[in-house]
Amino acid sequence: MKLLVLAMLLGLSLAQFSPHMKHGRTSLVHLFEWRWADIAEECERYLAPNGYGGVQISPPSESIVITNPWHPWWQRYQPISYNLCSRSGTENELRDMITRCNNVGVNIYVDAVINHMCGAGGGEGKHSSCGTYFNANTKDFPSVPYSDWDFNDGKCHTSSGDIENYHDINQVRNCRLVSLLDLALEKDYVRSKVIEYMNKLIDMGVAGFRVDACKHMWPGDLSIIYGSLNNLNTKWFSGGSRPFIFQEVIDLGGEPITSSEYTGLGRVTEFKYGAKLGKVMRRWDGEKLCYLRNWGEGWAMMPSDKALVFVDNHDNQRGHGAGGASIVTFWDSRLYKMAVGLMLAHPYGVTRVMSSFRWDRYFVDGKDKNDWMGPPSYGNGTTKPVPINPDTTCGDSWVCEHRWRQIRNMVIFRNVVDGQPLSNWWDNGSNQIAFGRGSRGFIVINNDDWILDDTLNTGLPGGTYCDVISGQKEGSRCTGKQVTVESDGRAYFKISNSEEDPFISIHAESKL
Ligand code: QV4
Ligand code: CA
Repeated sequence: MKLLVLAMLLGLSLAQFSPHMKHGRTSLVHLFEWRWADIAEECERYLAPNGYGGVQISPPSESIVITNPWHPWWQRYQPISYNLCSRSGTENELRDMITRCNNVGVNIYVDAVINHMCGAGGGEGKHSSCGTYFNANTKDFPSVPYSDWDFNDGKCHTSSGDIENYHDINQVRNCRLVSLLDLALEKDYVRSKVIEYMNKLIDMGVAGFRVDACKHMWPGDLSIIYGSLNNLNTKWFSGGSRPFIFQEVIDLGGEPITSSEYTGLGRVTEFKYGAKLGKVMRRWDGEKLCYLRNWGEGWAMMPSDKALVFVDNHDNQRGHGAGGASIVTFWDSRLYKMAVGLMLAHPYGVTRVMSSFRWDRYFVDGKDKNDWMGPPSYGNGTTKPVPINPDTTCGDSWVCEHRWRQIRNMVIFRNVVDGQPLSNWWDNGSNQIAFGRGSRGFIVINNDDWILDDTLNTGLPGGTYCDVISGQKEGSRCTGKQVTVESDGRAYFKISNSEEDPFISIHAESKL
């Protein structure tokens, strides 16, 4: 009996699938490489008022500082210790941000890099973001502290010490990912350091974690780590709330390690989503929007209540990670707005919006030589603040996709239709589709090379609605197109393929 209760408690404590968002909010935004001070401001001035539920932040842990190339974004995926000073700011700034975001109901999710420390080539006496000493040659990280025997090398049997074959599970988990010093997470001691780091952040008020490189860690070790995490801080979350966990596992099929090994522990990033949606939007391989009728599980994706979805992420928007050229990003802004709009309208998964910085792309043989470039920075490598222009866009190469009207309004759409099933699907057998969410919202998309001109059943109560793509409802007027829904729920839509944004979206709160 005691055992049973224990098992039930354990089972409960492992149920870390809810993002614990406030006020009916449903989406998070990855403010990639933003400074803590800017995120705090953004929570108060933009994210809370526009219905964003949370922010994924860049790794807050102390990292290596690389000067060749000059301060690449990926240096932050090479931890030196769990001190909380990084390119985004100090521990005090981090704490201030978490507090201020929580106070306006915007959650913070931390990108936790726990599979490894810096690269084996990291050397001795190199720089780190808090200035602490380390020696990658001797695997000495005194400010954790970790030393030689806290790493996996003894268990890796490849000649390079790196992962050479993704079909060998032991290699993938015990060898070095691109030469990054691989932590021995089966050791109590190593796990205790990781747990201490994550619990410190939980006590500061974060709502959960994006766990980096989970494919490279044993699910059993992760299960123990997650099970040892504190409940969320009751200053902002109800008692007994478990931290939200979403694990980075790239599973496009074809490898022995699958996302299903991790979906029992927490949510998992569904990389098939962006890879396949990219192909559909680009109409590659004969794909068409009408095939999205059974989008989600019907496309061999994981169960919706286990999935964290996104159109692009910080890796595959620049050719790292998975998905290749099919991935749609802000560089293809017209397609991107449609893809993100579709994602936010569709009920599958917990949705993450990407917010990027621009860099000087420089393609040689199809590969971007500048894929390493860090965020907008001063000459000495310090990240610049995010300036806000009078028209509400961001300056200085910060793209701020999350502030694009079409994307922001679809984040609100998702909140308005939350809990409603997909309904009233329509398609023309090609690239024109429409669907609703119960009686709360409806979206129509034209990705064909000809006009869409149809009367469709929206499922919405009769009335005049304001399209939130071409404009939005402001007070009692509409700055965009108007859609008249008849008392039988039918409405006439006309979308030219040459429009700036060939899609229309209306919802209960855009009714005039
Ligand atoms: C290089 C060579 C090695 C060589 C070494 C010598 O590749 O073969 O042995 O130099 O020192 C950077 C460099 C990489 C370099 C490595 C170690 O790009 O060339 O090795 O550092 O110095 C990001 C970047 C990586 C970067 C890493 C660490 O994408 O390029 O590596 O940060 O700075 C798989 C995984 C998946 C992973 C994805 C990218 O299954 O987990 O690849 N995604 C996550 C993050 C990602 C991050 C990491 C994991 C690592 O989303 O941003 O990698 O934390 O699919
Ligand atoms: Ca590992």
